Amino acid sequence: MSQNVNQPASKRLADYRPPAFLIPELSLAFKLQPTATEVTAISHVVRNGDHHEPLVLDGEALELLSAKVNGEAVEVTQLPGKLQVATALDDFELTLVTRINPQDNSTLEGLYMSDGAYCTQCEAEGFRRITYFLDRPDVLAKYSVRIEAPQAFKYLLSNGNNIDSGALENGWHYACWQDPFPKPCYLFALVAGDMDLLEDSFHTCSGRDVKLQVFVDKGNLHKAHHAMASLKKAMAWDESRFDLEYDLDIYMIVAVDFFNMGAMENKGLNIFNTKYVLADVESATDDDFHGIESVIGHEYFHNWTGDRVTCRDWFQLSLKEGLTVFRDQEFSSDVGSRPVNRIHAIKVIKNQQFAEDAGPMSHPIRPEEVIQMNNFYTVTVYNKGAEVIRMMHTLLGESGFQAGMKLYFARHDGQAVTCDDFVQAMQDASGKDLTQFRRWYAQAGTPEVTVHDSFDAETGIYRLQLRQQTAQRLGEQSKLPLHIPFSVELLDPQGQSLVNQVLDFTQAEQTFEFSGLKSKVIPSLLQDFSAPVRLSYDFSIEQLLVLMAHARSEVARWEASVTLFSHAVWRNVERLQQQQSMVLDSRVIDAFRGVILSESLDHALAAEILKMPSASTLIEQASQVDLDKLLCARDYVLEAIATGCEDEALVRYRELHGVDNAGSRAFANALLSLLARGTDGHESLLERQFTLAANMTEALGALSAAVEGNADCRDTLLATFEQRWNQTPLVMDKWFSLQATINEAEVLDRITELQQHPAFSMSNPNRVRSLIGAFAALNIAQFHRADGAGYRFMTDIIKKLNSSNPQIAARIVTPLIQFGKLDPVRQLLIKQCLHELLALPELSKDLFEKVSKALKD
Ligand code: B3K
Ligand code: ZN
Repeated sequence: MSQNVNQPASKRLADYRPPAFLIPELSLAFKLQPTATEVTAISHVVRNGDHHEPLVLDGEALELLSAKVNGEAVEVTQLPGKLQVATALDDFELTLVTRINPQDNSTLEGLYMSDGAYCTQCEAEGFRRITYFLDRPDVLAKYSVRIEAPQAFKYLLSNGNNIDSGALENGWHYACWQDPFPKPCYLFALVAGDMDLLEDSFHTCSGRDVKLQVFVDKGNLHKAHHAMASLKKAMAWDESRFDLEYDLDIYMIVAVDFFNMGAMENKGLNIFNTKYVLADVESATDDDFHGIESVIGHEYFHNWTGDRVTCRDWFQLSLKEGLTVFRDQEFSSDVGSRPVNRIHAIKVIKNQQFAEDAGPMSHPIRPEEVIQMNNFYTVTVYNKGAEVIRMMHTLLGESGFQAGMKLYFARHDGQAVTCDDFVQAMQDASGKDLTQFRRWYAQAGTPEVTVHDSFDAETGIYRLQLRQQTAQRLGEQSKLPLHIPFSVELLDPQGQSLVNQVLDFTQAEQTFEFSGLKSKVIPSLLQDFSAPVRLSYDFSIEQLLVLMAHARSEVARWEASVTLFSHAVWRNVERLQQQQSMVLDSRVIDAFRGVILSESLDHALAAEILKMPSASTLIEQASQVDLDKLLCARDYVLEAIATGCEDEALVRYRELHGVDNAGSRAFANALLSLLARGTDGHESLLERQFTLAANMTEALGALSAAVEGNADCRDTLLATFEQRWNQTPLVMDKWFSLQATINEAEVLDRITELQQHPAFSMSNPNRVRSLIGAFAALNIAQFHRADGAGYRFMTDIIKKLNSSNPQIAARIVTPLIQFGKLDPVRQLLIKQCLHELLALPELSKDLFEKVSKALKD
């Protein structure tokens, strides 16, 4: 596709230049009115370096009312998305008055309204929708903010400390805030509204008391306690594990229902999606509680890794996101189950990140070219980014890594820096050469590690031959070998552990020898997923059974179960292709029966094993898939296991049901899902758990099992659930999602009908994600219907969202652009839809970037 003048332009990392001007101070004044908010911005502008370039500011959807330099009107030129200020001065005060319309701002970027309250979202480039500014992360200013609004908006909040507030005429009031820490404009925040407030305090390690405030929609105070407890846990953990103390006297969290993503780490004033704040046992599942703790932690940890040290440019996003995801994963692992948290992280990489790598949006954790930055808040930048940090942690050890962190803050506190600066600090503090390791930042794609092994009985030497290769996509440079920490355990045939080691795998091909062995060993490879690579080794069933029962690492036991299940599925896909009937080795059923009956296995881990690999996990294991046969084989294997273990599952379920801890609940729910797929269907068990549920985990467990197993009671249970919860939006999201995953041809009619439900709204991202997003991402069978109806359905929705909320449109288009593994007929059907999208008259740059890349593939 040739570059057309109307096509949005891309930015390149290689073109980075320091800003032509700096703005060390900014004072903002807001007069809040729904459709006509007036913003006065007074910037202290300083020319950066010896040049005569004009000052060019970013701005979008703004109405300029006046512009002055040092109090005198100044000539300005408005260009698309820019404002040029004609002044030759080197150091001056620029005063701009603009008018904005928060009420009609459906993009949920900049200043907008959520359920009658004002709130902001500025990352990545939303501040330019508030005033004209140098909207880039390497321009750091000290902010003072004055907010004026009618008194009905009881709380007027911004970053830093509240230095003044009071009444005004005509029933208005004001509040003034000052943030002592210089920050990029993406961390600016403002909230104005009447909410309920939960207050507490935290005593820091140096003896300061920090005021903690959680603001929620009226009537929800009782659902804010877990968020508050999580915040205090996170603050204490960052002190003990990273020696990092909070730096302001107040920390505020505001929960809003209209939010494009999970939460935002604005300095001292985090804004959260209600999904990651509100919870009580009646309305939230154990997973929701866990999610809240992790996201509250994540945003809190950004205070140091993101706010105190920020990114020089947006290509460096993983500097703060990869590192902060690593930190939140460590937090969850230290305060909860390390293996279960690791399994969750591995699933994100294998199901979603590998898919991204294999699709048209494949990019390195430090992208080199971007059209719409919002498109790069990806599983690659975040989750693969966290894996890259984790590998450094593995290579340096905890003490070397912490020494690196100390040096990073000593060098860069208060600065906007690069990923290279981070790695350099790690290298300098530990003395470990990370030159080759840096390639992880620049190379896209999933490395494939192929393993062959041999045992020489005469010498007692076992050899592991490793080969690594990363596929080169169209237009990419050839890929160089990466520095891979490859963790290995060797077990004897009885399951005794003989060797445990992390290999430094740095060459394209490398052989490692282990001597002094008596017989051929069983290798547990890439333990705990020590690197984000795809592993290829021809495991036998016998080996997998030993690993499942004896591998030292619990994660490795789970991995062995995934491989065992996957092998069974792929074997049957082959049999279907050869028109043979499907079969299942009884040892596979025995292995899962062993998990069900095990008295020693942690319940949460047993639940993870019994969840069995999803269709997405399986798709990511192959380069091409025959989807119909794959789904058919997966169903067969699942049902064969469910039927083969039915008696044991029933006994175990009865023992566990009602036991009051999250691990046992997860185990019981996994058993119930299995039972719902068995010969009997166990309708009465489903109904009983649903009706007598003591909490949302049990209620939803029963409902999900009924949906997955297509139980007769499904629709009755769904109707009862709706009656009980139709006034609670976050619970209705669960109801929408479950229905979107029903594997029936009528599901599209159902979803269409549900869009008319009073609890649904196309303008609320949570609702869109739960109904529409869940369909495309989770209902593999119906989304990929052979007649293309699933694709057309999504295309029509995306067309609508393109103009109202392009960010969400571009999020939910993801399953539509990852078509490379599908058969030619489906690919063609998808491409027709993508062509329709590309032809939209007002196509957003968000969608343009993804759709045009997909069509080039
Ligand atoms: N930094 C924000 C994400 C902003 C996304 C902008 N499209 C939340 C987080 O990662 O903590
Ligand atoms: Zn983050």
